[in-house]
Amino acid sequence: MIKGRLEDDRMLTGRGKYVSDWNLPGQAYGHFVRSDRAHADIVSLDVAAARAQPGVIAVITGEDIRAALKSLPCALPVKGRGGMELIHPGRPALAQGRVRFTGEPVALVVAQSAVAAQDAAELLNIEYRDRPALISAAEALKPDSPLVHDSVPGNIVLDYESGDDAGSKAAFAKAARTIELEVDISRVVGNPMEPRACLAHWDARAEMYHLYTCTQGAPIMRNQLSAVLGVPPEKIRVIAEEVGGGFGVRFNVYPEYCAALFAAKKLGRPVKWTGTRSEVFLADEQARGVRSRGALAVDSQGKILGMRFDMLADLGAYLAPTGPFINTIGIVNCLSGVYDVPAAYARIRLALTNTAPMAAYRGAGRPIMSYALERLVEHAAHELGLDPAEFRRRNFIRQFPYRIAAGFEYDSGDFEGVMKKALAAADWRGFAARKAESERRGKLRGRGMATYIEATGAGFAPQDQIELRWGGEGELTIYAPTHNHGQGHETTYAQLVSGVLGIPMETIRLRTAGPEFYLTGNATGGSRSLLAVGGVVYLGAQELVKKGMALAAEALEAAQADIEFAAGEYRIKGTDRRISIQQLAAKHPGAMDLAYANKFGACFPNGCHIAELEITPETGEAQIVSYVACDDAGNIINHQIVEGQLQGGIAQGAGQAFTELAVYDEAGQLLTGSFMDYAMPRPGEVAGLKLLEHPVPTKLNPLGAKGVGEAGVTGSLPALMNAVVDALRQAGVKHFEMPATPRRLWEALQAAHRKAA
Ligand code: MCN
Repeated sequence: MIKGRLEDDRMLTGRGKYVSDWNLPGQAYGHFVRSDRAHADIVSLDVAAARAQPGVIAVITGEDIRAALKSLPCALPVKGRGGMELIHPGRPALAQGRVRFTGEPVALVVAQSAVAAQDAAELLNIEYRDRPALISAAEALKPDSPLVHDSVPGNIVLDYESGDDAGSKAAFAKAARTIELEVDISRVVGNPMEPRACLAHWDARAEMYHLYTCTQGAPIMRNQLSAVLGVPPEKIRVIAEEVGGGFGVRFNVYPEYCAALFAAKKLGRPVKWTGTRSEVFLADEQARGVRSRGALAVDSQGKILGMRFDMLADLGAYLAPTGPFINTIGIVNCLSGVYDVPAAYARIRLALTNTAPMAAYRGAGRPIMSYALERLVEHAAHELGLDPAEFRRRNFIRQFPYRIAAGFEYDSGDFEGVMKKALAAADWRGFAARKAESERRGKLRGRGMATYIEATGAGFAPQDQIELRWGGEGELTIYAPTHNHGQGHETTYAQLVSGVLGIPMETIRLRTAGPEFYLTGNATGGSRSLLAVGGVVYLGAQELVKKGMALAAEALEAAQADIEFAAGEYRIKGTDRRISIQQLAAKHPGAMDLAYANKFGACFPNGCHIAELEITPETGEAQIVSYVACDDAGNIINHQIVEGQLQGGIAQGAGQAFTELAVYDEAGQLLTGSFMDYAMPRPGEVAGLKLLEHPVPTKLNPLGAKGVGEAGVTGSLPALMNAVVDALRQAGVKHFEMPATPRRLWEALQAAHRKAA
C-alpha cells in the first residue's frame, strides 16, 4: 500500500499549474459583458464608448461572430415518443438579437489589461426590450406560456420515453396496492474551486487554434470546438494541466471559449479570460432540476409488479451539449434500480426555461433516478407497513445478467450481500432504542436507506487511446485522454503500470492533455476513467512487455522463446542473465514506446447507504449521527483514493440534501449567486462515516473494476433525505422537499404542529 498520492506533493506545495497560471507573450485580456435580465430582445448595442476607452483593443458582439462561428453543438443518439427528434434551437457564443438567461454572454471586451477590459465593459450601451421570463419547467408547459425559442413549440425540446408502457399499465391494473410519490430533485450549481478560465491563441503559421482551459478531457472539448469553429479537430489543441475540480461542469465546451478563440484569431494575439465566482453561479452549467412523479404497483406479498415515472426536466435556456443525454439516457440507464421489476416505464419531458443551461453534475442523471426511485421505495415500505430493508430484500434482482426494461444489462452484483453488511454495521435492529434515547433528549431521530445502482463507463468516443513513452533515464510517461482533476489518476494509473512492468511508481508519470500529443478517447466523466482508460493502460503495459521480448532476446543474445519477464526484468530462463525493462528502453530510444487503444463499456456499481440523523425541533437543525455505506465497486485498485471519492461524493449529496439550492426569482434573477446565499457543505457535515467494501468483480473490463467517482452522491442523496423524511414523519410532516435547511425544517415542523392543534 502506497502512502498518499503521487500528485499530492505538487498540489499541496503550490506547484500546480492552473489555467490562470498560463501566460503567452503579447496576450490581451477579455471581459464578458453579460445579460442582466432573463429574457429580452436586444434593440441596440452601442460599443463606441467602450471601444474608445484607453487600453481597449476590441469589443466583439454576437453580430461580429455570426458569420464565423456556428452554434454550440448538441445531439442525442435516440428519439422521443412517436419518433420525435430532439429540437436543438442553437446557441451562439455571444447573444444575437435576444438574450435568454441572466448571465448570458453578450459581448467580449478585449483590452491591454483585465482591469481596462472590465472598466470599459461598463460603458457598453445595450438597449433591451424585455420579454416575459419563464422560470420553471412546470410554467413552460402551460399553453399560453411565452416561448424561450420560437423554434421550440410549447418549450419542449423532447418528449422522451423508455421501458415498457403497456406492460407497466397492465401491472398497475392488477396490483393489490399502488403507491405514488412526487419529488423534486432540486437545482444545484456545481462550484468547482477553480472558476472557469481560458487562454485562447491562434497560431497563424500552423493555422491552429490553441485553447488552455479547465477541462475534464481535451478530446471531447476539441470535437465540440471543431463544430463551432468549423475546422477539423486536428486544427485545435486543448491544453490543461491542473484543473481545480470538474464535477461534470467542466465537461462541455462553453460559449466564452469560442468567443475568446475567435477574438484571438481576429486580433492576432492571445486572449486570456479568468472568470469570477459570480460567473460560475450565473453561467456555468447547472444540474438536476427535475420533478418526478413515481408510482409502484405491488402485489399482496409486497412484490413490485410494475413501476412508472413521469418526469419533467428543466434544461435551461439553451441546450448544453450533454444536457439532453444526461436527462434521458443518463436517468433511465438504471430505471428500475436494484429491483426485479417485470415492467417499468418512464416518460421524461425536456423543457426550456429562461435560466442557465443544465447538464451534468456528479452522477449525471443517475442521482435523479436513484432519488426518485429510492424515495418512492422507502415511502412504499412505510405505506405497506413493511421494514424498508425487508421490502427491498423481497424485490432484489438475484440473477445476472439482468436486462432492465430500458434495455440496459446489469452484468453482476450481490445486492443482498451488500445490504446485509450495511445492516450489520448500522445496527439496523437497534434503531428503535436509539430513537427512544433521542426522544428523551427532545430530538427527532430519523433513519433512511438507499440501495442504489448506477451505470459507469459508457463513453461517446469509439476508443480510448493511450501511449506509453520512455524518457532517457528509464522514466515512463503515460499519455491518456482522461483528465485528472482530483481523482488521483496519476497514482492509480502508475500503480497499474508499475504492477505489470515492475518499475517503481515514482518513475512513472501521467500526462493527460498537452500540446505535444494528440489522442482520441473519452473525457473523465461517468466514473469511467479507471475501468475504461485504466483498463487500456493496464493492457497497454502488458503489450509493452511483449514488445520488449525481441529486443531483450537480442540484448541477451538468446532465442526469444528462452526469455521470460518478471519483476521488471527480462531474463534467460534458468539463468541470471538479465536486463531490466528500463535499461532496455534506454538502450533503444523510441523502440520501446507503445500506442495502444481499446474500449470498455458500462458496468454497474451499487451499494447500500444507511443514514441516521437527529433534528432539533426548536431550531430545525439536522445533524447526521451515523452514516454507513457499503459499496460494490468491483476490484479496487487504491483503497485510500476510493475512500476519498466516496467521502467526497457523500458530502456532495449532503450538500444538496441540506444546504444547496439554486433559486431564480420571478424575473429570472439568480437570488443565490454567491457563497453568501448558496451554502456549500462544510467539513464535519457528514460525521461518523463508516465505509465498507463488498467487491463483486465485473468481467466487462480487464481490471474487474466498477466506477466509484459518483457512487457516493448517488447513494447519499436519497439515503439522507429518506432519513430527514423519517424524522419528520413522527412529527406529522407529510411532505418535504430538499434542501433540509434549519429554516425549512423548522417551518415544516411548525406547520404540522399548527395543523395538529
Ligand atoms: N478507483 C479504484 N478502484 C475502483 C474504482 C476507482 O481505485 N474500483 C480509483 C480510480 O483509479 C480513480 C478514482 O478511484 O483514481 C476514481 O475513479 P473512477 O470511478 O474511474 O472515476 P473517474 O476517475 O472517471 O472520475 C470521474 C468522477 C466524476 S464523473 C465526477 S463528476 C467527479 C468524481 O469523479 N468529479 C470529481 N470525483 C471527483 N473528485 C474530485 N476530487 N474532483 C472532481 O471534480
